[in-house]
Amino acid sequence: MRLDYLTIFPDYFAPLALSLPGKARDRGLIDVHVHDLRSWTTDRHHTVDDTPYGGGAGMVMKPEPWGAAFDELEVDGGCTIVVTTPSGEPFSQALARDLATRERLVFACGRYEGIDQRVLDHAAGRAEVREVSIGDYVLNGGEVAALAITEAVVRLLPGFMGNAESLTEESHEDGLLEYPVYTKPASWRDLDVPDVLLSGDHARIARWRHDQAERRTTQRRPDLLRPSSAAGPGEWEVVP
Ligand code: 6GU
Repeated sequence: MRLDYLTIFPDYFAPLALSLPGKARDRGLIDVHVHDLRSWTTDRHHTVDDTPYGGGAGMVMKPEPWGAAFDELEVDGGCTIVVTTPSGEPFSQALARDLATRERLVFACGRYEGIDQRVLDHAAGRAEVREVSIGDYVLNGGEVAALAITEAVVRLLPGFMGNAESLTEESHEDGLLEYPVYTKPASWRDLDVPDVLLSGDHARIARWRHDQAERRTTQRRPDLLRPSSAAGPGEWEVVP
């Protein structure tokens, strides 16, 4: 998979050389290109923003540098442009799986009040465009969001993880949050590992873990569940 990042802060992407994406790079699974949007400006001050038509606070990213960048990088029908913005569709494990099937992702990281709408309209005529948000809070720019999306996608690429089970057994893959986990020692600072986990009874352990996952999900993320039609009041089931 080829990954391009268009940003006015290329230094934000230094972590792509580290850890998981770093390993994927070393193994040749991803080909990373970070670009400074200012290199497609033509004025002395490398201006990327201007005041909004219609007035109002803040600045808007100018269209010309984006258009020139898409041209030079040959962004076409083989690409998915991911525009990171708080007004995008919510990022999810399902979207990560979808993006992991693409040949080339081009991340367009906005700053200020956003990017001139014509950049997105123009881009939609030459590539798939997905405006994506990583949650209901405001970041100063899309760079950190692009990193988060990258990590979620890259770890799903075939050949990335040694153990396929560790991909499917974790939070969000079965629609529930993960159950609590423990390791040695069995007793630590007067706190004991639940007996069931030391029992060797694998069916009981599986039931306990499933109950814990449901309990956690009900308490922390009831939005992931819906009231059960089969069971009585107070019973919930996973939204398919
Ligand atoms: Cl994708 N970008 C920005 N700037 N802020 C955000 C976001 C993205 N997702 C949540 N907040």
